Amino acid sequence: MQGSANLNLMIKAARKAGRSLVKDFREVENLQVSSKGPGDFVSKADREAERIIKEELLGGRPTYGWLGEETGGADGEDPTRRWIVDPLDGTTNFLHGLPHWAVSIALQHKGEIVAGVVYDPAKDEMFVAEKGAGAWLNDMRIRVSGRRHMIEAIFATGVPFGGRGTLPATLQDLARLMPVCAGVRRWGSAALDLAYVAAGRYDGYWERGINAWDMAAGMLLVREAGGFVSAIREGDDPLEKGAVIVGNGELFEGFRKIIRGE
Ligand code: LIP
Repeated sequence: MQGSANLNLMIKAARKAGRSLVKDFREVENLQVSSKGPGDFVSKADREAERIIKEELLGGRPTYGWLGEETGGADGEDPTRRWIVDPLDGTTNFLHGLPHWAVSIALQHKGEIVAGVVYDPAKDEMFVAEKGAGAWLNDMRIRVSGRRHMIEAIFATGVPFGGRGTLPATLQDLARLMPVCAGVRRWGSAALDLAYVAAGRYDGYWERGINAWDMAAGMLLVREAGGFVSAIREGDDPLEKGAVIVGNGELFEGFRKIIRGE
């Protein structure tokens, strides 16, 4: 794919942060057996990855704004553009030595996501998309699945943990959806869940209570791969409300009706 200069900068930043995270991930696998556990070490790895990404992106585009999971938001001189970054999406997987986590970087222009990168360093899978230019995985064009029957479809979600308030709603969703589909997966990285829908691996995904940095890049991947994206509640902006549903064009309406309880 012939990406723009911005997309190339995002890919470079994601790879650089990915290298640092992979190095730390090997260490985390050793720390599982220690009594203190790898918690502090992982927080440091996460912050270091965001530092690397910020240095690359703001070094290359000093006037853009910033929203990062670790360092929060900052307006730039250019009020129309900002980076939205999750340096480590799937932190709990990382912490437990599970190789399913990603770097997520999006560029927003006038409120719209125009470029997105989701990079899975453990599998060296680089998912990228630019508005109007399609979605790609390691230089291969990707498309959402063509599956048409709910009973054959696999969906992904995130199940809230540690007593988070959206748990009852998600359990109700599961009770309605699971009897009519081929399965639901909960792999612990929203960015990768979205990238997998874009690549046709999952047929749809929904989640409540997530942040803009978890979903911004992945939402563009799904759109550019020919999929549908909306908020769970009619009329909401998913990025603002933190509740998103996506799917292939064949199944999206039916799937959304089930999740909305209609
Ligand atoms: C996590 C997600 C996960 C979701 C959690 C959380 P983090 O992001 O990607 O799938 O269920 O609510 O937001 O904290 O690892 O960047």
